[in-house]
Amino acid sequence: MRQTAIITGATSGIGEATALKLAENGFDLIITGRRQEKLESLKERLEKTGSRISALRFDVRSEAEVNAALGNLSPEWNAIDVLVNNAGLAAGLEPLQQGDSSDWNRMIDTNIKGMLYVTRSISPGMIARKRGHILNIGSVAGKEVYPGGNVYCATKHAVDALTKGMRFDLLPHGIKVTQICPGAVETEFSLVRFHGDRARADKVYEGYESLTADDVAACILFAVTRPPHVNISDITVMPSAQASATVLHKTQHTRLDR
Ligand code: NDP
Ligand code: 8X3
Repeated sequence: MRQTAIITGATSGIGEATALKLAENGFDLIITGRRQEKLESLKERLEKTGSRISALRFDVRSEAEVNAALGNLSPEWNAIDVLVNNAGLAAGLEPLQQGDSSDWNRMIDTNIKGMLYVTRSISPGMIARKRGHILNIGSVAGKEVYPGGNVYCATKHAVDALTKGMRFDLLPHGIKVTQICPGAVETEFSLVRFHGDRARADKVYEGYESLTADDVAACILFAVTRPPHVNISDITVMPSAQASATVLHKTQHTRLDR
């Protein structure tokens, strides 16, 4: 039987690669994000695999938008088997005492509250059908804290705690919950973190081979294709050149030069 997955933040990076990977492996998909043009072009690409694709534009920070988009899915789309809570971002890398509260609010509202709103909307249907799998994209920043990581790390620690909380609450209903925690993945992540400063963003990935979004998508595919009695609780996936959030073996530097 074909399965349906919903992926938040499918317009770039890990979400986009996951959409491609799942479509190639026979999933029908609801892809979401804020950038309409990117959603439309991705929908066209994904439809070439033969999968059914629905594109929904909404901002996960708005509970009203989330509920309007997901609260009344048509019968052909409302039996969701897999939810990938991927939409997220870092904004800034300043010490806390120099931090910008608008950056803090964006991270907290997207990474924590957005994930909660989407999960609150989708999980009752999974419970009613007694099947489902929720995957939360955490981070090495949810396992460790690094200088300047303050609020971003706190949001990813929250993802770690909420993943464990969801697992308890959904356990009696047969819903699997998985956390995927990558190290450095070259996507739009650093460009967003550094507010569009391309030179600074590119530097994050210089001097070693970072993960690709496709490497993370492969972990997600592995987790969602295990048999019903197997739940992958947590995957931490790092570049081979990365030992911790801040220590990378670079050809020119030994510490992550953010
Ligand atoms: P990208 O910036 O490439 O992708 C982020 C995605 O999230 C985009 O599709 C964006 O879509 C979406 N998004 C951001 N804010 C919102 C919002 N308010 N509402 C809806 N969608 C939103 O980064 P990544 O692919 O790297 O990041 C994906 C996840 O992986 C994030 O949770 C990130 O924290 C995590 N991660 C990334 C790592 C890395 O090194 N890259 C490592 C560990 C974890 P749009 O702009 O169209 O709304
Ligand atoms: C993204 C990885 O190390 O920049 O979550 O926080 S890191």
